[in-house]
Amino acid sequence: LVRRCQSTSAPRHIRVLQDTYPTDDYTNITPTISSKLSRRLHAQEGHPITTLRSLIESHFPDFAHLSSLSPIVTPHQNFDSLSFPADHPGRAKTDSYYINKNAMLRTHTSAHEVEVFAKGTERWLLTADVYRRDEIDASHYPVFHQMEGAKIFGTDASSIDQIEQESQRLERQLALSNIDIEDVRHISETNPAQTSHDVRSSEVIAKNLKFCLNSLMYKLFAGIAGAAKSDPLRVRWIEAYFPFTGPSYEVEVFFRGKWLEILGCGVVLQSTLDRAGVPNKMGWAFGLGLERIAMILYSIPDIRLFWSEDPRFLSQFTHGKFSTFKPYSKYPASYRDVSFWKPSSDMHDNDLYDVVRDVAGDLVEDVAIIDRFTHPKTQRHSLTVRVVYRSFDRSLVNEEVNLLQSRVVSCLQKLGVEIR
Ligand code: FA5
Ligand code: MG
Repeated sequence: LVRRCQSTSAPRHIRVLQDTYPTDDYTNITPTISSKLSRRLHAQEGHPITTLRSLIESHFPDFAHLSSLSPIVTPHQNFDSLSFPADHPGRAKTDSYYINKNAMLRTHTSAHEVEVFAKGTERWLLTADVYRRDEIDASHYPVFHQMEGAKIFGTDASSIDQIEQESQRLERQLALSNIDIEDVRHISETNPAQTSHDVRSSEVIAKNLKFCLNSLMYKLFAGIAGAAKSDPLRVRWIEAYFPFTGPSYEVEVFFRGKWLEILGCGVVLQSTLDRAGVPNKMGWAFGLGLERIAMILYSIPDIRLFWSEDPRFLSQFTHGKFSTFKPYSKYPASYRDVSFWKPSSDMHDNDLYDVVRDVAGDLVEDVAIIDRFTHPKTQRHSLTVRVVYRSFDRSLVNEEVNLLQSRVVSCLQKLGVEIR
Protein backbone atom coordinates (compact mmCIF):
# COMPACT_ATOMS: atom_id res chain seq x y z
CA LEU A 1 0.00 0.00 0.00
CA VAL A 2 2.57 2.53 1.15
CA ARG A 3 5.06 1.95 -1.66
CA ARG A 4 2.49 3.02 -4.22
CA CYS A 5 2.75 6.52 -2.86
CA GLN A 6 6.39 6.99 -3.88
CA SER A 7 6.14 5.76 -7.44
CA THR A 8 3.25 4.75 -9.60
CA SER A 9 4.73 1.36 -10.49
CA ALA A 10 6.43 -0.50 -7.63
CA PRO A 11 10.07 -1.32 -8.42
CA ARG A 12 10.84 -4.97 -9.20
CA HIS A 13 13.90 -4.91 -6.94
CA ILE A 14 14.96 -2.98 -3.85
CA ARG A 15 18.31 -2.46 -2.22
CA VAL A 16 18.46 -3.01 1.54
CA LEU A 17 21.83 -2.61 3.31
CA GLN A 18 24.33 -4.22 0.89
CA ASP A 19 21.94 -6.48 -1.01
CA THR A 20 19.33 -6.34 -3.74
CA TYR A 21 16.06 -8.20 -3.26
CA PRO A 22 13.17 -8.97 -5.61
CA THR A 23 9.93 -7.37 -4.41
CA ASP A 24 6.54 -9.09 -4.15
CA ASP A 25 3.14 -8.46 -2.63
CA TYR A 26 4.67 -8.70 0.87
CA THR A 27 7.08 -5.80 0.29
CA ASN A 28 6.19 -2.97 2.69
CA ILE A 29 9.52 -1.66 3.97
CA THR A 30 9.65 2.13 3.48
CA PRO A 31 12.62 4.44 2.77
CA THR A 32 12.31 5.91 6.29
CA ILE A 33 12.73 2.46 7.80
CA SER A 34 15.53 1.43 5.41
CA SER A 35 17.51 4.49 6.41
CA LYS A 36 17.59 3.31 10.04
CA LEU A 37 19.23 -0.06 9.32
CA SER A 38 22.78 1.24 9.29
CA ARG A 39 22.52 3.59 12.28
CA ARG A 40 23.42 1.01 14.98
CA LEU A 41 22.74 3.27 17.98
CA HIS A 42 23.56 0.36 20.30
CA ALA A 43 27.18 0.43 19.10
CA GLN A 44 27.66 4.20 19.15
CA GLU A 45 30.11 5.20 21.89
CA GLY A 46 28.51 7.64 24.31
CA HIS A 47 24.95 7.03 23.10
CA PRO A 48 22.54 6.36 26.01
CA ILE A 49 21.45 3.04 24.47
CA THR A 50 25.08 1.90 24.33
CA THR A 51 25.83 2.95 27.91
CA LEU A 52 22.75 1.09 29.11
CA ARG A 53 23.83 -1.99 27.14
CA SER A 54 27.28 -1.84 28.82
CA LEU A 55 25.71 -1.52 32.27
CA ILE A 56 23.55 -4.60 31.76
CA GLU A 57 26.45 -6.53 30.23
CA SER A 58 28.52 -5.75 33.33
CA HIS A 59 25.79 -7.41 35.42
CA PHE A 60 26.31 -10.66 33.44
CA PRO A 61 30.11 -10.81 33.20
CA ASP A 62 30.34 -14.51 32.34
CA PHE A 63 27.82 -14.27 29.45
CA ALA A 64 28.74 -13.91 25.75
CA HIS A 65 27.89 -10.33 24.67
CA LEU A 66 26.61 -10.26 21.08
CA SER A 67 25.56 -7.16 19.13
CA SER A 68 26.40 -7.54 15.43
CA LEU A 69 23.71 -9.79 14.00
CA SER A 70 22.00 -8.57 10.82
CA PRO A 71 18.49 -7.14 11.27
CA ILE A 72 17.37 -9.00 8.13
CA VAL A 73 16.00 -12.43 9.03
CA THR A 74 13.66 -14.98 7.49
CA PRO A 75 10.08 -15.30 8.72
CA HIS A 76 11.20 -18.79 9.70
CA GLN A 77 13.77 -17.37 12.13
CA ASN A 78 11.46 -14.68 13.48
CA PHE A 79 8.37 -16.90 13.89
CA ASP A 80 8.53 -20.60 12.94
CA SER A 81 11.79 -21.40 14.77
CA LEU A 82 10.02 -20.12 17.91
CA SER A 83 6.85 -22.16 17.32
CA PHE A 84 4.57 -19.21 16.51
CA PRO A 85 1.30 -20.63 15.18
CA ALA A 86 0.68 -20.16 11.44
CA ASP A 87 -2.10 -17.64 12.07
CA HIS A 88 -0.32 -15.50 14.69
CA PRO A 89 -1.18 -11.78 14.13
CA GLY A 90 2.50 -10.72 14.42
CA ARG A 91 3.14 -12.35 11.04
CA ALA A 92 0.73 -9.98 9.25
CA LYS A 93 2.05 -7.41 6.79
CA THR A 94 0.15 -4.82 8.83
CA ASP A 95 2.36 -5.49 11.88
CA SER A 96 5.82 -6.32 10.51
CA TYR A 97 8.17 -4.94 7.85
CA TYR A 98 8.81 -7.32 4.98
CA ILE A 99 11.44 -6.95 2.23
CA ASN A 100 9.62 -9.76 0.48
CA LYS A 101 7.90 -13.02 1.38
CA ASN A 102 11.20 -14.61 2.45
CA ALA A 103 13.03 -11.73 4.14
CA MET A 104 11.88 -9.42 6.89
CA LEU A 105 13.20 -7.08 9.59
CA ARG A 106 13.33 -8.90 12.94
CA THR A 107 10.50 -7.86 15.23
CA HIS A 108 12.33 -9.10 18.34
CA THR A 109 15.75 -10.39 19.41
CA SER A 110 14.24 -13.82 20.11
CA ALA A 111 14.55 -14.36 16.32
CA HIS A 112 18.19 -15.36 16.99
CA GLU A 113 17.62 -17.85 19.81
CA VAL A 114 17.98 -21.01 17.73
CA GLU A 115 21.13 -19.90 15.89
CA VAL A 116 22.89 -18.73 19.07
CA PHE A 117 22.04 -21.87 21.06
CA ALA A 118 23.07 -23.95 17.99
CA LYS A 119 26.58 -22.46 18.20
CA GLY A 120 26.89 -24.05 21.63
CA THR A 121 26.62 -20.72 23.49
CA GLU A 122 25.01 -21.48 26.85
CA ARG A 123 24.91 -18.01 28.46
CA TRP A 124 24.47 -14.96 26.27
CA LEU A 125 23.14 -11.44 25.87
CA LEU A 126 22.21 -10.14 22.42
CA THR A 127 21.51 -6.46 21.73
CA ALA A 128 19.87 -5.36 18.50
CA ASP A 129 17.58 -2.96 16.68
CA VAL A 130 14.07 -4.39 16.11
CA TYR A 131 11.30 -3.17 13.79
CA ARG A 132 7.52 -3.07 14.22
CA ARG A 133 4.75 -1.23 12.42
CA ASP A 134 3.04 0.74 15.15
CA GLU A 135 1.32 3.94 16.21
CA ILE A 136 3.08 7.32 16.53
CA ASP A 137 3.57 9.09 19.85
CA ALA A 138 6.26 10.01 22.41
CA SER A 139 6.85 6.38 23.45
CA HIS A 140 6.37 4.51 20.14
CA TYR A 141 8.84 4.44 17.28
CA PRO A 142 8.95 1.86 14.48
CA VAL A 143 12.53 0.98 15.44
CA PHE A 144 13.65 0.29 18.99
CA HIS A 145 16.28 -1.78 20.74
CA GLN A 146 15.96 -5.01 22.64
CA MET A 147 18.35 -7.08 24.65
CA GLU A 148 17.80 -10.80 24.79
CA GLY A 149 19.38 -12.77 27.62
CA ALA A 150 19.43 -16.54 27.94
CA LYS A 151 21.02 -19.26 29.99
CA ILE A 152 20.74 -23.03 29.57
CA PHE A 153 21.63 -25.75 32.03
CA GLY A 154 22.19 -29.47 32.26
CA THR A 155 19.17 -31.31 33.67
CA ASP A 156 20.81 -33.99 35.83
CA ALA A 157 20.21 -33.83 39.58
CA SER A 158 23.55 -32.22 40.41
CA SER A 159 23.11 -29.45 37.81
CA ILE A 160 19.66 -28.69 39.22
CA ASP A 161 21.15 -28.55 42.73
CA GLN A 162 23.80 -26.10 41.50
CA ILE A 163 21.14 -23.82 40.03
CA GLU A 164 19.36 -23.90 43.41
CA GLN A 165 22.57 -22.86 45.18
CA GLU A 166 23.14 -19.95 42.82
CA SER A 167 19.53 -18.83 43.37
CA GLN A 168 19.98 -18.97 47.13
CA ARG A 169 23.08 -16.77 46.87
CA LEU A 170 21.14 -14.22 44.84
CA GLU A 171 18.22 -14.41 47.26
CA ARG A 172 20.49 -13.60 50.23
CA GLN A 173 21.93 -10.58 48.37
CA LEU A 174 18.45 -9.34 47.49
CA ALA A 175 17.32 -9.68 51.09
CA LEU A 176 19.82 -6.92 51.93
CA SER A 177 18.49 -4.63 49.18
CA ASN A 178 15.72 -2.10 49.52
CA ILE A 179 13.46 -3.86 47.04
CA ASP A 180 9.80 -4.84 47.31
CA ILE A 181 8.89 -7.73 45.00
CA GLU A 182 5.30 -8.61 44.20
CA ASP A 183 5.75 -12.19 43.09
CA VAL A 184 3.54 -14.62 41.22
CA ARG A 185 3.58 -18.42 41.54
CA HIS A 186 6.38 -19.93 39.44
CA ILE A 187 3.94 -22.39 37.93
CA SER A 188 0.15 -22.39 38.02
CA GLU A 189 -2.83 -23.82 36.15
CA THR A 190 -2.92 -20.73 33.95
CA ASN A 191 0.88 -20.65 33.55
CA PRO A 192 1.89 -24.30 33.43
CA ALA A 193 5.22 -26.07 33.00
CA GLN A 194 5.76 -27.62 29.58
CA THR A 195 4.36 -31.14 29.35
CA SER A 196 7.78 -32.58 28.49
CA HIS A 197 9.38 -30.91 31.54
CA ASP A 198 9.94 -32.23 35.01
CA VAL A 199 7.90 -29.81 37.15
CA ARG A 200 10.56 -29.37 39.83
CA SER A 201 13.28 -28.60 37.26
CA SER A 202 11.01 -26.08 35.56
CA GLU A 203 10.33 -24.43 38.91
CA VAL A 204 14.03 -24.28 39.78
CA ILE A 205 14.81 -22.61 36.46
CA ALA A 206 11.92 -20.14 36.75
CA LYS A 207 13.10 -19.22 40.24
CA ASN A 208 16.67 -18.68 39.02
CA LEU A 209 15.34 -16.42 36.26
CA LYS A 210 13.40 -14.38 38.80
CA PHE A 211 16.37 -13.82 41.10
CA CYS A 212 18.66 -12.90 38.19
CA LEU A 213 16.18 -10.34 36.88
CA ASN A 214 15.20 -8.93 40.27
CA SER A 215 18.85 -8.20 40.99
CA LEU A 216 19.23 -6.63 37.53
CA MET A 217 16.20 -4.39 38.19
CA TYR A 218 17.75 -3.35 41.47
CA LYS A 219 21.05 -2.53 39.79
CA LEU A 220 19.30 -0.44 37.12
CA PHE A 221 16.67 1.41 39.09
CA ALA A 222 17.67 1.71 42.73
CA GLY A 223 19.04 5.05 43.72
CA ILE A 224 18.82 6.72 40.32
CA ALA A 225 18.01 10.41 39.99
CA GLY A 226 14.44 10.97 41.09
CA ALA A 227 14.02 7.71 43.03
CA ALA A 228 13.89 8.43 46.74
CA LYS A 229 16.46 6.33 48.60
CA SER A 230 14.09 5.70 51.50
CA ASP A 231 11.35 4.16 49.33
CA PRO A 232 11.87 0.58 48.24
CA LEU A 233 12.11 -0.18 44.54
CA ARG A 234 8.84 -1.93 43.62
CA VAL A 235 9.00 -4.78 41.10
CA ARG A 236 5.95 -6.78 40.01
CA TRP A 237 5.86 -10.19 38.32
CA ILE A 238 2.84 -11.06 36.16
CA GLU A 239 1.83 -14.23 34.34
CA ALA A 240 2.21 -13.77 30.58
CA TYR A 241 2.01 -15.72 27.36
CA PHE A 242 4.65 -16.08 24.63
CA PRO A 243 4.56 -18.81 21.97
CA PHE A 244 8.20 -19.71 22.79
CA THR A 245 8.28 -19.97 26.60
CA GLY A 246 6.37 -21.77 29.32
CA PRO A 247 5.85 -20.75 32.06
CA SER A 248 6.04 -17.08 30.94
CA TYR A 249 6.11 -13.75 32.79
CA GLU A 250 6.27 -10.00 32.38
CA VAL A 251 8.13 -7.73 34.76
CA GLU A 252 6.96 -4.25 35.66
CA VAL A 253 8.71 -1.58 37.71
CA PHE A 254 6.88 1.15 39.63
CA PHE A 255 8.37 4.48 38.66
CA ARG A 256 7.10 8.05 39.19
CA GLY A 257 3.60 6.83 39.99
CA LYS A 258 3.19 4.28 37.21
CA TRP A 259 3.79 0.58 36.56
CA LEU A 260 6.03 0.27 33.54
CA GLU A 261 6.43 -2.93 31.53
CA ILE A 262 10.14 -3.62 31.16
CA LEU A 263 10.50 -7.13 29.80
CA GLY A 264 9.03 -10.50 28.88
CA CYS A 265 10.63 -13.81 29.86
CA GLY A 266 10.14 -17.44 30.70
CA VAL A 267 11.40 -21.02 30.55
CA VAL A 268 12.56 -21.68 26.96
CA LEU A 269 10.26 -23.92 24.94
CA GLN A 270 11.92 -27.30 24.61
CA SER A 271 11.29 -27.40 20.85
CA THR A 272 13.52 -24.30 20.47
CA LEU A 273 16.38 -26.19 22.14
CA ASP A 274 15.60 -29.33 20.12
CA ARG A 275 15.88 -27.28 16.90
CA ALA A 276 19.19 -25.85 18.12
CA GLY A 277 20.57 -29.35 18.69
CA VAL A 278 20.72 -29.11 22.49
CA PRO A 279 17.70 -31.26 23.48
CA ASN A 280 19.28 -32.30 26.79
CA LYS A 281 19.43 -28.77 28.18
CA MET A 282 16.76 -26.62 29.84
CA GLY A 283 16.92 -22.88 30.31
CA TRP A 284 15.44 -19.43 30.63
CA ALA A 285 15.30 -16.40 28.33
CA PHE A 286 14.22 -12.78 28.64
CA GLY A 287 13.80 -9.87 26.22
CA LEU A 288 13.89 -6.30 27.48
CA GLY A 289 13.25 -2.96 25.79
CA LEU A 290 16.22 -0.61 26.11
CA GLU A 291 14.50 2.69 25.18
CA ARG A 292 11.89 2.37 27.93
CA ILE A 293 14.62 1.91 30.53
CA ALA A 294 16.86 4.62 29.07
CA MET A 295 13.98 7.13 28.99
CA ILE A 296 13.66 6.65 32.74
CA LEU A 297 17.34 6.54 33.64
CA TYR A 298 18.15 9.69 31.63
CA SER A 299 14.76 11.47 31.87
CA ILE A 300 14.50 11.51 28.06
CA PRO A 301 10.94 12.66 27.31
CA ASP A 302 10.49 11.56 23.68
CA ILE A 303 11.64 8.37 21.96
CA ARG A 304 12.53 10.28 18.74
CA LEU A 305 15.40 11.97 20.59
CA PHE A 306 17.46 8.74 20.54
CA TRP A 307 17.75 9.21 16.75
CA SER A 308 18.81 12.85 16.95
CA GLU A 309 22.16 13.79 15.42
CA ASP A 310 21.96 17.21 17.06
CA PRO A 311 25.03 17.96 19.21
CA ARG A 312 22.69 19.48 21.80
CA PHE A 313 21.43 15.95 22.37
CA LEU A 314 24.55 13.82 21.89
CA SER A 315 26.97 16.12 23.73
CA GLN A 316 25.00 15.66 26.96
CA PHE A 317 26.13 12.05 27.34
CA THR A 318 29.45 10.45 28.28
CA HIS A 319 30.11 6.77 27.74
CA GLY A 320 29.54 4.74 30.88
CA LYS A 321 27.83 7.54 32.83
CA PHE A 322 24.21 8.20 33.65
CA SER A 323 23.13 11.82 33.67
CA THR A 324 19.84 13.69 33.62
CA PHE A 325 18.96 14.95 30.16
CA LYS A 326 18.30 18.69 30.08
CA PRO A 327 15.73 19.38 27.39
CA TYR A 328 16.79 22.19 25.13
CA SER A 329 14.08 24.70 24.33
CA LYS A 330 11.01 22.98 23.03
CA TYR A 331 9.82 24.58 19.81
CA PRO A 332 6.07 25.01 19.34
CA ALA A 333 3.92 22.24 17.89
CA SER A 334 1.40 22.72 15.08
CA TYR A 335 -1.33 20.32 14.25
CA ARG A 336 -3.49 19.67 11.23
CA ASP A 337 -6.66 17.55 11.08
CA VAL A 338 -7.89 15.60 8.12
CA SER A 339 -11.17 13.68 7.76
CA PHE A 340 -11.67 11.04 5.14
CA TRP A 341 -13.64 7.99 4.05
CA LYS A 342 -11.57 4.83 4.14
CA PRO A 343 -11.14 2.97 0.85
CA SER A 344 -13.44 0.02 0.31
CA SER A 345 -10.36 -2.22 0.20
CA ASP A 346 -9.13 -2.63 3.72
CA MET A 347 -6.76 -0.01 5.06
CA HIS A 348 -4.99 -0.62 8.36
CA ASP A 349 -4.21 2.20 10.80
CA ASN A 350 -0.52 1.25 10.45
CA ASP A 351 -0.69 2.13 6.72
CA LEU A 352 -1.70 5.63 7.75
CA TYR A 353 1.19 5.88 10.24
CA ASP A 354 3.76 4.75 7.66
CA VAL A 355 2.51 7.37 5.20
CA VAL A 356 2.94 10.13 7.78
CA ARG A 357 6.40 8.87 8.80
CA ASP A 358 7.53 8.72 5.20
CA VAL A 359 6.37 12.25 4.45
CA ALA A 360 7.36 13.96 7.71
CA GLY A 361 10.11 11.78 9.22
CA ASP A 362 11.01 12.92 12.73
CA LEU A 363 9.03 16.17 12.30
CA VAL A 364 5.93 14.21 13.31
CA GLU A 365 5.42 13.97 17.05
CA ASP A 366 2.04 12.32 17.31
CA VAL A 367 -0.75 10.94 15.15
CA ALA A 368 -4.11 10.49 16.85
CA ILE A 369 -7.36 9.17 15.45
CA ILE A 370 -9.70 11.63 17.10
CA ASP A 371 -12.94 10.43 15.54
CA ARG A 372 -14.18 7.27 13.89
CA PHE A 373 -17.65 6.47 12.64
CA THR A 374 -19.52 4.27 10.21
CA HIS A 375 -22.16 5.79 7.96
CA PRO A 376 -25.46 4.10 8.93
CA LYS A 377 -26.70 3.79 5.32
CA THR A 378 -23.58 3.29 3.20
CA GLN A 379 -21.60 1.46 5.92
CA ARG A 380 -18.53 3.45 4.84
CA HIS A 381 -15.93 4.13 7.54
CA SER A 382 -14.77 7.64 8.28
CA LEU A 383 -11.72 8.76 10.26
CA THR A 384 -10.63 12.12 11.56
CA VAL A 385 -6.90 12.17 12.14
CA ARG A 386 -4.88 14.81 13.96
CA VAL A 387 -1.20 15.02 13.00
CA VAL A 388 1.02 16.94 15.41
CA TYR A 389 4.19 18.36 13.85
CA ARG A 390 7.14 19.62 15.89
CA SER A 391 10.86 19.92 15.27
CA PHE A 392 13.44 19.54 18.04
CA ASP A 393 15.75 21.97 16.27
CA ARG A 394 13.70 24.93 15.04
CA SER A 395 10.26 26.50 14.75
CA LEU A 396 8.30 25.10 11.84
CA VAL A 397 6.70 27.81 9.72
CA ASN A 398 3.07 27.49 8.66
CA GLU A 399 3.89 27.07 4.98
CA GLU A 400 6.12 24.11 5.74
CA VAL A 401 3.49 22.40 7.90
CA ASN A 402 0.87 23.02 5.20
CA LEU A 403 3.16 21.46 2.62
CA LEU A 404 3.80 18.39 4.80
CA GLN A 405 0.10 17.98 5.45
CA SER A 406 -0.81 18.35 1.78
CA ARG A 407 1.74 15.64 0.91
CA VAL A 408 0.21 13.40 3.58
CA VAL A 409 -3.22 14.03 2.10
CA SER A 410 -2.14 13.31 -1.45
CA CYS A 411 -0.41 10.07 -0.37
CA LEU A 412 -3.59 9.05 1.44
CA GLN A 413 -5.58 9.73 -1.74
CA LYS A 414 -3.22 7.41 -3.61
CA LEU A 415 -4.18 4.74 -1.08
CA GLY A 416 -7.79 5.27 -2.17
CA VAL A 417 -9.20 7.42 0.62
CA GLU A 418 -11.80 10.09 -0.13
CA ILE A 419 -11.20 13.36 1.70
CA ARG A 420 -14.38 14.70 3.33
C1 FA5 B 1 9.00 -9.80 23.06
O1 FA5 B 1 9.45 -9.13 22.13
C2 FA5 B 1 9.58 -11.15 23.41
N1 FA5 B 1 10.52 -11.56 22.39
C3 FA5 B 1 10.24 -11.07 24.79
C4 FA5 B 1 10.69 -12.41 25.31
C5 FA5 B 1 12.00 -12.86 25.12
C6 FA5 B 1 9.79 -13.23 26.00
C7 FA5 B 1 12.40 -14.10 25.60
C8 FA5 B 1 10.18 -14.47 26.47
C9 FA5 B 1 11.48 -14.88 26.29
P1 FA5 B 1 7.36 -7.90 23.82
O2 FA5 B 1 6.74 -7.65 22.50
O3 FA5 B 1 6.46 -7.80 25.00
O4 FA5 B 1 8.02 -9.36 23.89
O5 FA5 B 1 8.55 -6.88 23.98
C10 FA5 B 1 9.50 -7.01 25.03
C11 FA5 B 1 9.84 -5.64 25.59
O6 FA5 B 1 10.24 -4.75 24.53
C12 FA5 B 1 8.66 -4.93 26.24
O7 FA5 B 1 8.51 -5.33 27.57
C13 FA5 B 1 9.07 -3.48 26.14
O8 FA5 B 1 10.00 -3.13 27.14
C14 FA5 B 1 9.79 -3.43 24.83
N2 FA5 B 1 8.90 -2.94 23.76
C15 FA5 B 1 7.90 -3.61 23.13
N3 FA5 B 1 7.28 -2.82 22.22
C16 FA5 B 1 7.92 -1.61 22.26
C17 FA5 B 1 7.78 -0.37 21.55
N4 FA5 B 1 6.88 -0.20 20.58
N5 FA5 B 1 8.60 0.65 21.87
C18 FA5 B 1 9.53 0.51 22.85
N6 FA5 B 1 9.73 -0.64 23.53
C19 FA5 B 1 8.95 -1.69 23.25
MG1 MG C 1 4.50 -7.23 25.85
